[in-house]
Amino acid sequence: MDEMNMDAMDDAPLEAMADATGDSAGDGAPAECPSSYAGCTTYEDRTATNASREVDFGGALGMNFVPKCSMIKAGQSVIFVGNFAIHPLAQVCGPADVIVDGTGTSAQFMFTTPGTYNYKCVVHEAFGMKGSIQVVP
Ligand SMILES: [Cu+2]
Repeated sequence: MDEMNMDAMDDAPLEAMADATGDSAGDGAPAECPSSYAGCTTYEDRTATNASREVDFGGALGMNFVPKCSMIKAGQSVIFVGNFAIHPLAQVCGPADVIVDGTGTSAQFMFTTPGTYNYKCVVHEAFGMKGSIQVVP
C-alpha cells in the first residue's frame, strides 16, 4: 500500500465523525446553529453561580429534555442526566463540538466558547426530542 492510499483511509473516519455532529459541509468546522431550534426563543437563565445546570431526559419525562432551552456562561458545564442507551445524545450545531455523546446515565460538558449549541436525541428527533444551550460571554 502506498502513501496516498494510507492517507485516504485516515481521512474517512474523520469525515464520518464530522457528519455525525452536523458538519454538513464536511470541512471540519462545526455548523452554525439556526435560531429557534427546538422552539427555543427564550432560554432559562442558569448563569448564576449556584444555579442548577442539569438537563434531564427520558424516563418519566418522556421524549423531552428538561429544561429544553438553557442559558449558561462560558466556562460553565451542563450535566445531562438520563439513559443514553435509549436516548443517544448528539450535538447538531454550534461554535465548537462540545456535546460528544454519553454513556450510562450522566455526562457533563463544559462550554468555553460563547454561542448557541443545539442538540438532539438521535433516535427521537422526529418526535421533537431536541434542545438548545445558549452560552453567553
Ligand atoms: Cu430519545
